Amino acid sequence: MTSSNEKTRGARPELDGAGLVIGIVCGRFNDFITKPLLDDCVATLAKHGLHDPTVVWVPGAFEIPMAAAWLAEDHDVVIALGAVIRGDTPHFDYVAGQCASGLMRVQLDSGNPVVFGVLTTDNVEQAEERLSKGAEFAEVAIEMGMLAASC
Ligand code: INI
Repeated sequence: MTSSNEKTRGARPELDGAGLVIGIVCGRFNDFITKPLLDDCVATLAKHGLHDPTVVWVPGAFEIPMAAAWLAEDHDVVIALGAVIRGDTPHFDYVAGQCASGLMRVQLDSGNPVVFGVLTTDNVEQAEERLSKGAEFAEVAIEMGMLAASC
């Protein structure tokens, strides 16, 4: 049985981003991955009528949550883009883990959705296979922005 308050019955709603104010924070580390992700994300937002999102760059994934928190103050949705690629040291685990938990904290503390568009992969090939995920991150941003506006 579905509740009378249930709006989507599990199906993705038709995306309508009208009026949403979007901020994107992008990590410069591994920018041969993050720049194409950003381009794909921005192009998909534009397809849905969302032109000129705010875009800020930070040195790497570890800095992404801080800038996301700043953006979440005056943007409806924040998209965090980065690429953390496993090396030979435990550095990966610290950077990826802190980035993910920092972003979760930002969205719960701010009340504005944050999209986790930070690729965490074992190698460059896996990251390159995921370059088209920028579109998916844009769509998640619109869906969550619509949901936030309706809840
Ligand atoms: N930052 C990334 O975004 N991806 C990585 O793969 C990465 N590695 O592997 O080191 C990385 N490190 C930098 C880190 O995000 C910070 O910029 C740095 O530690 C300064 O705070």
